Amino acid sequence: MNPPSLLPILCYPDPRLRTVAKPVAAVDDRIRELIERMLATMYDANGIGLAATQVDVHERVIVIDVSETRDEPLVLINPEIEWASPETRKGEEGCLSVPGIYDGVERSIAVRVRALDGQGKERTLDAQGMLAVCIQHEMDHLMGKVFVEYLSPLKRDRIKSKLVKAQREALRT
Ligand code: GNR
Ligand code: NI
Repeated sequence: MNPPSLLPILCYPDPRLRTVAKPVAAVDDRIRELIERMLATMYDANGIGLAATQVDVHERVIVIDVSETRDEPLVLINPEIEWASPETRKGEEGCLSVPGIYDGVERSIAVRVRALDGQGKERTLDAQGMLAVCIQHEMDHLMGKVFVEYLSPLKRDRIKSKLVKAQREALRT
């Protein structure tokens, strides 16, 4: 394949980020091409994860790479949380769809996820640390949820105004 082309990332408060993704019916060439383009987009943006929702594709596809070396791509198709630890931790999060904003979100410290990989093979993954946080963050996107929705309405409204203004200025340039 030619080098995969990058996909534009939707920016909060774009209403399309609220769309609930549908399950992938078959891991075919169309989905494999989507995965390649999502990985290229994630690496280009220096993100540790990307959900299809963020590139305006409303199917249950996630790509992740939490490695230091940026060479351990992980693909989760139709992911389901089998188990989430009752123990939680508040950690600083950011989002490629909410540029420049970072704030604390409470998440389970460990999760067990069942998903199809890029070959359509079913796998179970036990995650903790940053990977567990990222999986929960990406699965929220597939449900139409952005991390700022966990913040107070006051903080969320301030973030919304700031990003709307920034996007308005960007349009004028
Ligand atoms: O790149 C990202 N970094 C990050 C940091 C802390 C918690 C979650 C994330 S995910 C984010 C990429 C992104 O927006 N994925 O949806
Ligand atoms: Ni995000």
